[in-house]
This record gives sequence, C-alpha cells and structure tokens, in this order.
Amino acid sequence: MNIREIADLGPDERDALFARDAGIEAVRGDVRDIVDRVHQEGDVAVREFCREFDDVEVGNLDITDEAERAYDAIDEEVREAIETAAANVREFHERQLPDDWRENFDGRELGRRFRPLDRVGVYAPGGTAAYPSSALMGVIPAKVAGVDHVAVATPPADEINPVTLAAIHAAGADAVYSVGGAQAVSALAYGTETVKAVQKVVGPGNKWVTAAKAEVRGDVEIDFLAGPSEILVVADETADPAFVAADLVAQAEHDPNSSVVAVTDDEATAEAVVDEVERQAADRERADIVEDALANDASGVLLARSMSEAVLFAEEYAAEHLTIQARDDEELLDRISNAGSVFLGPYTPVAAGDYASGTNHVLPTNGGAKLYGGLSVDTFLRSTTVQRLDRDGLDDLAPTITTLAEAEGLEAHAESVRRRFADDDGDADTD
Ligand code: HSO
Ligand code: ZN
Repeated sequence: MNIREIADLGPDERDALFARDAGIEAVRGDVRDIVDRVHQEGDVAVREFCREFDDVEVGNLDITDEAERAYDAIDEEVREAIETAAANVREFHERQLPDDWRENFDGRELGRRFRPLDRVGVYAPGGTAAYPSSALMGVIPAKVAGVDHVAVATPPADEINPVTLAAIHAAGADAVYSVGGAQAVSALAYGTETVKAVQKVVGPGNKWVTAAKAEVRGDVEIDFLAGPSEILVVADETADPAFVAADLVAQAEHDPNSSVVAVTDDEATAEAVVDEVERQAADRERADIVEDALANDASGVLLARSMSEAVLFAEEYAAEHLTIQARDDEELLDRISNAGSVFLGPYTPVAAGDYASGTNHVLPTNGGAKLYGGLSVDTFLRSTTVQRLDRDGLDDLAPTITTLAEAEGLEAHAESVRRRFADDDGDADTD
C-alpha cells in the first residue's frame, strides 16, 4: 500500500480509486441465457445448471427440512452465536417498523399505512464464500416486516455448509431451496414446479447472481446490485493505526476486488497505518486474498491537507462502510450524507456490524449510498395512502381542484367535485 496525497491524484488515479463496480458486464450475455432457460423450463433447467456449475446431482430442490436438522445438529457454541446475532438483528430491525397513521388536516383526514410484501426471496451465497451472517441479514428484516413467505436459495454442494443452513432456519425462513447462481435468481423470480415465485429478490452474491438480479429487475423487484466489500476509514492523529489497519485487512479478506481505503490529515498516522497493514496482512489466513485487495488500484492510504478535505473525500466516495476514528467524530459525521453504514470510535470494528451488533450488512457499494440505503424493514414494505374528506374539507378545496382540472382539460374531474354540491348551487347537471 502506498501513500498518496489527495491533492496530487491525477484524473486516472482518481477514477481507479472510485471504480468499484460489481464487474457484471462480462457475464451479462451468459446470464441472460441461464435466466431465460430457467424461466422457460423450470426445474429441469435448474437441475441441469446445478450439474453444470456446481457439479452436483441435486435430489430434493426443497431442503427446508434439512435446514431445520442442521440447526438441531450444529455445534452448540455456533448455535448460540447465531441466536445472539439473530436477536440483535431482530431487535434493531423491529425498531424500524413504521406505525400506520391518520391525521386531520382541516377537514382532510389523510394517512399512510404499511403492509409487507407477500413473498420474497433471499440469496445466501455458498461455497468458499458461504456467509451464514448474510442469511440472517436478509431473512430477519423480511420476517420482522411481516412477509408471509420468505424463501432462501443457497447453492447445492455434496454437503451444504451446515452453519449457513442453521442460520437460515434460525432467521425464520419459510422455504429453503438448493440452487445457486443466476439459476437461483431466475427460479425465485419466475417460479418453477418446486420454487414458488417471489415478488422481490434480495441479498448479495457473486457477479453471476448480481448480473441475474439486473436481468430480472422489472419483472420482480430487487434490492440493489452489490459489488465486492469496501471500507473507507477517516482517521486523525488520535486514531490507533493498528485498529485502522485491522479494519482495512478485515474487509480486504472478502475478495481480491475489495476496496480498502484510509484517509488522514496526519502523515505519521498514514505511515503507521501502511506499516501495520503490511505487518498484519502477512499474518492472516487469507493473506493471498488480502494482498490482492490491498494491491488493487481502488485501495490505498490517502493524505489529506485537513480533516475537512478528508471528509469531502468521504462524501464523494460514498463508502459501503465508513469508519471514523478521530477526535471530533460526531462533528465530522454531521458533514457526511453519503455512506452505507457508519462506525464511530475505536471500539466499533466493521466486523461488529458484519455479524452481531444488529445493523444490516447488506449495504450499497460503488457509490450507491448517494442514492439509497442498505437492507432494512422498509425493503420489504409498501405503503398505501388513505383519505377521507368531510363536506367542508372538500368545499374548501373545490376551487383548487376544479381550476387545475380545467387547466388540464379534464372537465370530468372538475365535475366529480361539483356534483357533490349540486343541490347547493343548482349549477351542476343533476339529471
Ligand atoms: N462485510 C460484508 C459482510 C460480511 N462480513 C459477511 C463478514 N461476513 C459486506 O458488508
Ligand atoms: Zn465483512
């Protein structure tokens, strides 16, 4: 990792630092074929793709019972960790549930009510990238929102990761299917003989899964297209370089394409972070992946001329995870709108949010935080507005409605208001 000054970054270097897309373009064509075949042929195509891509001859595609058995059989310490994490995630998401409301605005009673989607699908990655924690993050908010049917798809294997299965069960999934990749997304979106079609597909996955989500978007809802993990640490001279480095190395172990960036106004801190990253990276089990992610053009340590410049950079970068390790962290946070999830202070590693503090770890990458937030209860709700006007309320509003309706040339709209007062003014046609 090298140290670069923000002020000296050339346009190409800047672009490389900001280029964090999900890398789906190269597979779009192949994915379209897979999605179409599953759409048209259902289970037959699903089984064929499981054979082709996962090298597995799947028996039952529906493995809901297997998930329950995995939960019962799992090591007790792991089961307890799953339950503790699940309880915290549930508690945080329950706090997000909006209340229905009605209010009277001078004779206009207006309100909003929230109802869950009926059926959603959650993708839980498998293989070496199996993340039981992601199953919790997808299923729990949906169940808290009140979704009746939450289905999970996870790739088949000779032995599916039992911790993933146990987490899917603990989270409260209603159906679990043994199918991965683009074929899973298509099966969830369009349904097959075995898989019930859902209204929305959520959850992280590799580029095949992500490209398939892009493909089915429009026919069903999706959450968003998430790319490899990323972290930006904003640090001043009070930050502990070993903590900063540990958080960078942690997210770097996800994927060779992960982006890990630190920005500080203090040269000594920048140098100490680089030293620490190098020292810590070499000791990690997944050192190869970490080294690749650190060598990535989208990773690095940046020197800002002031904390204001550091914060401006953070705002433009719109990181999936933003960590602030600085004296005035709350004041710096006040100046940030663009971030998926923010971690404040020395005892708040990103890993806390990845697993167990309760916040969701399915978050916008690649600057998506400028436009939307991560998974939440809202992801699984839709809203309806409700109104009741009393006679006076409509009377007060009548000139506004009729004037605008006539301006739009929609005379029948105006008439639908006048008709209510036909007996009063005698003008309206009362035939
Ligand atoms: N940091 C990842 C989530 C994760 N970390 C899962 C560990 N397991 C993306 O937010
Ligand atoms: Zn992580």
